[in-house]
Amino acid sequence: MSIKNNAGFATRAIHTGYDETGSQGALVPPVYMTSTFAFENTDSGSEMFAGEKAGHFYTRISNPTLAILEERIAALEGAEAGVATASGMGAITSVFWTLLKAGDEVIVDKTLYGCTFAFMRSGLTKFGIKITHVDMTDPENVRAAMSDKTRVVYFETIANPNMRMTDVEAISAIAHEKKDCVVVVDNTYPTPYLMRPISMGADIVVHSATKYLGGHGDLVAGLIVGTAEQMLAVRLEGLKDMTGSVMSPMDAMLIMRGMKTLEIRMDRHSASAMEMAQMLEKHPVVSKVWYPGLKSFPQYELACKQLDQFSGMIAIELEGGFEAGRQMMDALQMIKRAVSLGDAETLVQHPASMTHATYTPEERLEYGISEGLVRLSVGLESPQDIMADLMQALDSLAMSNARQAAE
Ligand code: 7XF
Repeated sequence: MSIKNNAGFATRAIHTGYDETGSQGALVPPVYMTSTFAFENTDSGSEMFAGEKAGHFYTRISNPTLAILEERIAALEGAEAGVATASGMGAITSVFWTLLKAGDEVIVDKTLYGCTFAFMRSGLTKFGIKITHVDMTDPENVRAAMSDKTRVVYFETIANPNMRMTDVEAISAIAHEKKDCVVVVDNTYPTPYLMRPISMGADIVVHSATKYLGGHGDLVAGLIVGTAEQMLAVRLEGLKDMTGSVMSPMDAMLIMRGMKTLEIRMDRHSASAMEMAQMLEKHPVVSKVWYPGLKSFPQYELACKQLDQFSGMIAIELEGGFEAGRQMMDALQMIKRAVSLGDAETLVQHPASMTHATYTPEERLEYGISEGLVRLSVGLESPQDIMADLMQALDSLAMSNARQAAE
């Protein structure tokens, strides 16, 4: 039975793209661990290479297991087609190498994940592409930066690490005043369960599937969606010839296993993170909490307009800056000190010295990434245990602050 695009989110996440009748009834799609595919005869192979005949012939171009995942993520994002890649960076670079040529210009938000920033600053600029960073919290800044050479407008739907949000509809409308300008967004933080940027005007969505989509911290992978024409170009140019960033069929199986529970996991991540954010906001040693679900969040109205729930990521600042952050992080007992996010385990990390160490201190200052920021990926453990660990670490910091003040 084919799954309609108006079926519920979880139904699409579980069923889209797979019909077991072609696979001896196997409930779970077979993992086609093969690099190549034998041709029926010579002409058939030549026709496939010429694009005149459909079919898989080499896994760097396509693979039946990856094809199911690609159709599934497209259905979840409301896009025509998808492409699977070996990492989130593989997804981003495959898209950019497809769209850009020397002399083109790219407008990006001020805050980006560290390696995305490094790819732009040290990668693309080497090849004659101009990158302009603007504060996209005001869409008019995008209009002011547009030129007749602007080819891509790029931002993260919730920015890593400081949580800033952007009005996808307003920015897409401005970008599309120029006919060949493509809006590419990274939707890793909310996932399609909580936000669907294509329905708001974006053209291409990229993901680090390493995070919530995989959901279990056991793989590194990426996904891309857009129109069928765009995805064919990304597959045959950026992916096949330029990055070669191909996902393993085994990882595709693990991501599809993870995506079956995406809806219930995101419900839990969001509910627990809301509870933690509210608690953190009340704690005396916490000076700032950035969580889109809090009324104090600077873009709370925009967050409510664009997100169905607020996901599992929180950024905080402590009284005493990073030294206090280090003390708090080291006092945690159950919560793990680790980069990455979206796992079952609650993770804490320090962006300025870890995920965003690719920025110079001056760049962090310029692009709004504070040195004292601590990032929390709220996991799926029992909420009372996450809360208890955070509380004991914050309380011990408060006590040590009080001791120091008394000395
Ligand atoms: O290549 P990856 O699968 O690691 O994905 C890159 C990537 C792309 N977009 C966003 C919004 C991301 O957060 C990431 C990876 N971020 C991890 C983090 O922030 O913890 C990487 C650990 S250094």
